[in-house]
Amino acid sequence: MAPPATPESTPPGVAQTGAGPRVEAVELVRIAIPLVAPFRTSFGVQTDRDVLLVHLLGEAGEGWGECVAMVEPGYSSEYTEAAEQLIGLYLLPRLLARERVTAAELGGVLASVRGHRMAKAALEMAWLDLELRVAGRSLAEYLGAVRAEVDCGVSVGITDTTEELLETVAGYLGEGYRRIKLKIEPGLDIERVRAVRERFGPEVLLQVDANAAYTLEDAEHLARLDEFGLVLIEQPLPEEQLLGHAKLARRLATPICLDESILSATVAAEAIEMGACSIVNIKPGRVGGYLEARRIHDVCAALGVPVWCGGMLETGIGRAANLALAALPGFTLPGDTSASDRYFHEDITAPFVLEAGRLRVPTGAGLGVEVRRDVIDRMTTRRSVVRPG
Ligand code: NPQ
Ligand code: MG
Repeated sequence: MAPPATPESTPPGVAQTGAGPRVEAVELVRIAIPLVAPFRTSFGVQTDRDVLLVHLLGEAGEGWGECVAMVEPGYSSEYTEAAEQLIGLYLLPRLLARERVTAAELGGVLASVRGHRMAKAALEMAWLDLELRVAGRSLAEYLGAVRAEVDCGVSVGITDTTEELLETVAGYLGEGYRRIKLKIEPGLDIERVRAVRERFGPEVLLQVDANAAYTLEDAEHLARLDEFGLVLIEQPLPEEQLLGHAKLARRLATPICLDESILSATVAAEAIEMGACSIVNIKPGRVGGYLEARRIHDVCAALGVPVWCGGMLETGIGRAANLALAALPGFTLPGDTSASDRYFHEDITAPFVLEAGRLRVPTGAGLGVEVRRDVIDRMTTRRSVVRPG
């Protein structure tokens, strides 16, 4: 039996309930999955997905979690190697010092570690999967899902030519995607959007994502997007610039949606109150997990702000969880919850397949997916096991 938690390992405000799964080992698995095509954004090009998986082995079952951090700190300051190191050095020691921790308690236990939300979210996902599998409940039901399937959009990377972009968008529309998001950067923006609008017409739900590539000096330039009737412009300015986004919002007709800036429900509430955004992209990994993601959903719903579920090129594990979240009532815009084949020829779960522009929300216990261990083993680049004590 594990020793009782010492006062040092018990942060204030976190009660030991004696509930939650008992975790006997934690396997950290790094896999490399080739992308079907290079994905270019304003911060770089990716050709492979380097994913950290968390595999919990409990007395009553197993649980899987996926870390959304990228191999390099280009989207945010987090990156895969750091997440893996942090989990081993600082997160698992705090969690495994207790005999049992529930997923709901995990945030409190890890609160003494600042930031590193993607690393924490990966553990929370694994804990939720294990706990809900044991309880025989689906993540969707646990979170409060109201839909059995969700409308799907697709994120289109920056292409070398406009012709290539038009072909790519035509392909996705042909597959049935209900919303198109174009990645943009300075100089590859206005004319690209104009070309897509002219070719596919005013009915297509169209939006753009800058991944923080602009400055407030670009306000006049970005206002040229107003004529195209975009659903939104996502994260035009750097993560820290909430006031900048509020100033920009007053100069654009296109609604501003924040992604990178929204690190918590508190930031979401403050950003909305100051007028920095009128739509929120919710990515559980970016905000520390599905429970904080649900709090953001609740805050936005209370303020009448639409939300949608972002994507981080998740494998079937993270994709399943995203679909559960996207089934909540406030998710009124199609998300980046694309089919598995948008990114991968081969996935580590059964692939999610688009049906009339929608994906089905998993109903099985936990995340509701069966992990293909043989595929993971083939893709594994590194593996370690951590045990309590
Ligand atoms: C976004 N995602 O909304 C992100 C950014 C992004 C679907 O556009 C490897 C891993 C490459 C994660 C490229 C989409 C990535 C990545 C882009 C995330 O801003
Ligand atoms: Mg984004």
